Amino acid sequence: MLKSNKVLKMPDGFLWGTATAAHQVEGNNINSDWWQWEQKNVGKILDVKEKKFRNKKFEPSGLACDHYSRFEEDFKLIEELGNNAHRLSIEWARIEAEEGKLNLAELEHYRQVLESLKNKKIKVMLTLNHFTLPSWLADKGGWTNFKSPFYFNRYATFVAKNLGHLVDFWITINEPEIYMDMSYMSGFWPPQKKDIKLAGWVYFNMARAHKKVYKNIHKILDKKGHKTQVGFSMNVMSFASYRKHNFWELFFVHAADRIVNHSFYDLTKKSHDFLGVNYYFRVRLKKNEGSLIPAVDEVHEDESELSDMGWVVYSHGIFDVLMDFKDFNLPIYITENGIATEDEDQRAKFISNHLAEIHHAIQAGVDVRGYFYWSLLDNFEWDKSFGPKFGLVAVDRKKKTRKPKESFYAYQKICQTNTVRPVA
Ligand code: IFM
Repeated sequence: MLKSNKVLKMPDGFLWGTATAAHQVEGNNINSDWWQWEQKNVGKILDVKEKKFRNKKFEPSGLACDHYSRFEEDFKLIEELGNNAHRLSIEWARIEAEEGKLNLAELEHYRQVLESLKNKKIKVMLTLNHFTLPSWLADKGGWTNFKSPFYFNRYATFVAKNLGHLVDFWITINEPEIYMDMSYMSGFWPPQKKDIKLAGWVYFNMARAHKKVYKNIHKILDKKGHKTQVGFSMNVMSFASYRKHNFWELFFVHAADRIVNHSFYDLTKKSHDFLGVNYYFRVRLKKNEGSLIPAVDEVHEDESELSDMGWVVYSHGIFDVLMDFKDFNLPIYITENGIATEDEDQRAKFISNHLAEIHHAIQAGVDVRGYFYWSLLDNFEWDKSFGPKFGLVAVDRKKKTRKPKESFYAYQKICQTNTVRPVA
């Protein structure tokens, strides 16, 4: 654990950014599976995992942050932050609202979005699939459909051919394991299934889709001499045992690391140019008497620092996962790291201390090349609606006006000076 509070310099050329996802910020994503699901749940009390957001009436995404119309304003904020990169997603349900009909007007919209970033000399990391699907595909079974990699590739090809020159890094799929769990195992997200077999198909098809699109994007863009890099983002957790010397718990930790953090890489070998790491928290596993499946140690506020999501704040965990991924010998980008909190000191401290651990990992030889804070704006957090506040910038729910928070300026100082100072 880092104790010193000396100023740490990040490598020259380090990428500084924030991350967003289309459905969470753009608004009016009416042709997506999420939109359809939300309409059925307006005003209902949903069964959500995170305690603090239970018993709240569900508010649909609606206009979200209206980023679709206000992207210029938001990109000015990014410039003001001193960022040289931005991660965003393109919405499949807009590009292909109807099966097989690729929408030129929406393509033009995204061209303007990406050009705006390029004109500001901001590198673009573009996600092709961030949880949402076009409704027509959801009706065909979504990622459980054996042909889903073909559909995904058709859309990705269209995007790569038309917008590829504006993209520096591609994230094919965001957090496949979280999607599989939330939508097909624990059943919180649409289509709310709890079916291990379907979950397996989803994971398998997503891996097939990634491999196909990885090859295809390179085929399209390498030919044009455009240097591009393709990867995906995993939500990587730092697993620890509840008791340091318990054999079973140590075994579970190893198994969880292999299954949760590594399995998608294993399924997609030789098809990543970099690793996209989303890191949020640590999980401690303990033996569950009478069952082979380990239990997750429930942590309470009085024992450990938690975010509003109930996630354990554990900055050293990012060092652990980075050291774990060092063996891939690939560049690593922290494609998401952030905290849901209404306490600005807590957010600023979270950022500084996670970055200090990233610095520590770089010193230890891990090739980390960039950091994207999740998220630029307070946005639509899926089944928790607008409850959790991950943003550096507050968004007025009615007027959609933006107001940078204190942590915005703390992060700005880090990005502008390329240095970070851990906070005790
Ligand atoms: O908001 C999400 C994002 O869509 C994916 N990664 C985790 C974030 C916080 O829960």
